[in-house]
Amino acid sequence: MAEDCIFCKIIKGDIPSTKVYEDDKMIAINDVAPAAPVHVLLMPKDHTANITTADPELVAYMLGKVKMIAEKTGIAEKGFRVVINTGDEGGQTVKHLHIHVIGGKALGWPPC
Ligand code: D5M
Repeated sequence: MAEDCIFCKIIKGDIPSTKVYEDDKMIAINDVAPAAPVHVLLMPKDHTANITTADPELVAYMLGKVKMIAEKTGIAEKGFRVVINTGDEGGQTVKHLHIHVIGGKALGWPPC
């Protein structure tokens, strides 16, 4: 747990969230400011800043849950986007690793 980390506070239950999935390693919650009809964030329970600091096996484990989340939220069939913003220039605002799963409408590209 990192003291000033908003996602650690969500994981601890100090800040409310809408959980889509939970297990011993991670949770998945609805994004508070959704970029599309479906916008889920997957995050590890143990604090780590981003994909450069995380155990690659943990990242692989979380990516392995994306299909299940997409199916559960009804976006698997039509398609969706998986994003891991990393660091300041990567647009990461919350410095606790998280995977965005975004869908439910046709998404534009590039995203910026
Ligand atoms: O994405 C950080 C994401 O975290 C951004 O889409 C908003 C979301 N966010 C911030 N606070 C909350 C709470 N309290 N609940 C749910 N979602 C939240 P990044 O890739 O770091 O820019």
